[in-house]
Amino acid sequence: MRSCTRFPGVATLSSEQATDGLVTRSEGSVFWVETGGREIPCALRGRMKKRQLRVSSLVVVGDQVIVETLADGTGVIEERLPRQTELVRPGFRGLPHVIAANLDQLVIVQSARQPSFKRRLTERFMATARRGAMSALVVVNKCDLEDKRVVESWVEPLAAGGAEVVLTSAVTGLGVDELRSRLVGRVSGMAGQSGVGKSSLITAMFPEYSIRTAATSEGTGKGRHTTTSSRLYPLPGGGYLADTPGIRELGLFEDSDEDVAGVFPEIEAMAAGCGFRDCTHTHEPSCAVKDAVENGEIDEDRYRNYVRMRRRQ
Ligand SMILES: Nc1nc2c(ncn2[C@@H]2O[C@H](COP(=O)(O)OP(=O)(O)OP(=O)(O)O)[C@@H](O)[C@H]2O)c(=O)[nH]1
Ligand SMILES: [Zn+2]
Repeated sequence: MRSCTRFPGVATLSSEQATDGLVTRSEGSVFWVETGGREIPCALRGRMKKRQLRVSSLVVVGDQVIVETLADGTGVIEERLPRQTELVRPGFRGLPHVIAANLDQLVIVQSARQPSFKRRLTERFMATARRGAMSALVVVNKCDLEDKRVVESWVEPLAAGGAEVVLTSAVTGLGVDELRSRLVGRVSGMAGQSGVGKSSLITAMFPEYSIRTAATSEGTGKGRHTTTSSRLYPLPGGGYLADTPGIRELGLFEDSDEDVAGVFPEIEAMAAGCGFRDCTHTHEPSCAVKDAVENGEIDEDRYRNYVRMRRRQ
């Protein structure tokens, strides 16, 4: 079981039936909680629901909870402990919808080709990670299909902006060991368009353990695209990987200025030299950012996406 090191006080609970646990799966109103080395199905205590209107985000996979275990092998979730991070996407009426809690990192998977590398989408995913207080790891898969120097030229501006990048190929095995070492022992979510090779990478990293295939073959036999369950899969060697529906729409959220700024640190640093404190770096005179774009110090494509992401607010 994942130890509750983040919440050391929990271990001192006196009641025998109340224990702390980790929500590893949610299916409608049933939550599977890992506690005491087993997974038990739990319902939410009624009074918890009353306290918050947006019940959908009340308890999600990754949450640390206090459960009362019942004699019949089920349990009741009494409390949710404070979250360290939240993975959020726009939900009903654009309201924030939390799809996973306490992830350490968001792994943003792109491919070099088929589909082509999309840096802007990557930057938007990175802002989503920042928004939820997670770290971001950018993976460019299918590197066997493109010249190494070309791929490096795509990710260079991201790396210069402070992003962690791993180049992989599920076919040749490039970067697979490195990616695995960055997942083991941590709790991660994986985001990326269909077809970039998320499933292939998981299989390459953990061949003995086909995470997403397991999700597809279970229950009704329907594919995971039709299921609404979210799940944390324990990884061989420790840590978890989250598989949650809706993770693809992540990049569509509107980001705050701060989150955008964090994704473009080289632009923010330059902005200190602008003539106006509230310079938008678009039409103002004496703009240090525009000067830096002109003389090549700031990547023009990144600058354009920066302006676009700030405009969307
Ligand atoms: N050449 C090459 N093909 C790859 C690589 N990784 C995956 N593929 C192929 O790309 C296709 C899509 O791979 P998947 O692993 O299903 O992609 P996914 O991201 O899980 O897609 P969804 O399940 O739709 O989200 C498959 O035909 C894979 O064989 C790679 O590194 N190189
Ligand atoms: Zn400016």
